[in-house]
Amino acid sequence: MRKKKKKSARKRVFRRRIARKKKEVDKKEPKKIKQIKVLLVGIGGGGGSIVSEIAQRVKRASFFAANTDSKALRRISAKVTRFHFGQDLTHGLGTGMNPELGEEAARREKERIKKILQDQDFVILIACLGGGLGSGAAPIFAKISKGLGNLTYGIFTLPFKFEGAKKMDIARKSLEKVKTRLNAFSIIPNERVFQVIERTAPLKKALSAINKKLADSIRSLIDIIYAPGLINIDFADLKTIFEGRGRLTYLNSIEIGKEDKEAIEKVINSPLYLYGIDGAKGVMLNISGQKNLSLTQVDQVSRVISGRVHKEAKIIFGISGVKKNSKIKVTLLATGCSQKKTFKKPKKKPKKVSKIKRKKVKQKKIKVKVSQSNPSVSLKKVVPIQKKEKERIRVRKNALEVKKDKEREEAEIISKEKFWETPSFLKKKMTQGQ
Ligand SMILES: Nc1nc2c(ncn2[C@@H]2O[C@H](COP(=O)(O)OP(=O)(O)OP(=O)(O)O)[C@@H](O)[C@H]2O)c(=O)[nH]1
Ligand SMILES: [Mg+2]
Repeated sequence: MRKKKKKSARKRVFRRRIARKKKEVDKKEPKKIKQIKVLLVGIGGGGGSIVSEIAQRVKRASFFAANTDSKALRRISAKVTRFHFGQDLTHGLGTGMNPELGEEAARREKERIKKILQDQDFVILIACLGGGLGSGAAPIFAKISKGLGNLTYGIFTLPFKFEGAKKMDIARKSLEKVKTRLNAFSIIPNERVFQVIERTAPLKKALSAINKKLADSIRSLIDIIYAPGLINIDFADLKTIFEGRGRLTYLNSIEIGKEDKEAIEKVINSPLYLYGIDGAKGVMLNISGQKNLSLTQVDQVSRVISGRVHKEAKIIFGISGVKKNSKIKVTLLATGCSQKKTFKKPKKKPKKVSKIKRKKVKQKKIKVKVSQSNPSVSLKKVVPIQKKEKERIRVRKNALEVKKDKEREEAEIISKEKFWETPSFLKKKMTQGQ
């Protein structure tokens, strides 16, 4: 008995010693690995609100909100560092939908912006395009960040349809400028929120729904970079996926139930995007919280994804955050997606001819008829003009109208015949008398 007790005591001591050593190694290990610095910058009113939303739930990244509007900055979460600029141009206000002013304000602050963006690894720029500050300043922030060698990803929303064509035009122009200055970019049209909420919902609720969804996806992406996993995805993988310039990117993260068979479909088909992962050249898929993920399940998922993306796409797969009772989360990042459906271009409506226009055209015809009083205008010349006008306008007539028109034309011809038959010396007198 004594021998047995001694043996188990010795075993306990031995086990404790190993555990202590393991802890020491674990403590030393992180120091060797480069600590990745992630920075999120919200530019303009909407961009600031989204970054504010993310900052509530993410700890390991740094957050900035950049704006000329001091009132808007006051509403930003205390976890976000405020960057107020452009006082000499806007005097503490917004730009009033003037992207040139937004751009100029950012240009004048290049040095301060550089200080914010330097010594970072991964920079995420977020702006709601359509206003002046976000649309004008985002391309300047992007250029500086890329110039500093940061991996730079831009996330942009497009205005609602009801906000009008001017805002959409500002947004499109800004997007054209900014995308080549980024490694990758995502576009979320605000209008898409009506795929998930009622059209009658208040605007505040609609904006909040988009901001929350975006915040969820970005949070998951940041978690993947930091959280060690069973199959680990690290910053080097992210770099591989983001490598390049102006890559259209799809980022979506969803929570699923254990038996959810449509999970992969849900993560691939986010209602917020106008495009999907089709043709993507880089894919990162991470599943967190699923302890008992079988190889068959992994295989099924990767088959579905491989079928949609580019033949030679790099696909990186990770499993992380395997904790008891944690929810299962699937995060999908795809870069270099096909650009076909980036914007839904408004369909050109066939031109309708208004009643007033029709009247005008009729008047034109009459003018021509009047000019026939001039004998130099022949009937041959008049008829083609009438035909052309008819073809262009395509006025619909009923049978009665057509009959009346014919009768009128015949009467005209008869009257002209009379005119032609008149001897030339009388013609002169007639035209003089008119
Ligand atoms: N998704 C989302 N979109 C927003 C939000 N706030 C504004 N927007 C959209 O973004 C567009 C631009 O608005 P802001 O971001 O306030 O504009 P800004 O960049 O500050 O520009 P100025 O105020 O004109 O200087 C709006 O037309 C909205 O469509 C938001 O919180 N979430
Ligand atoms: Mg503003």
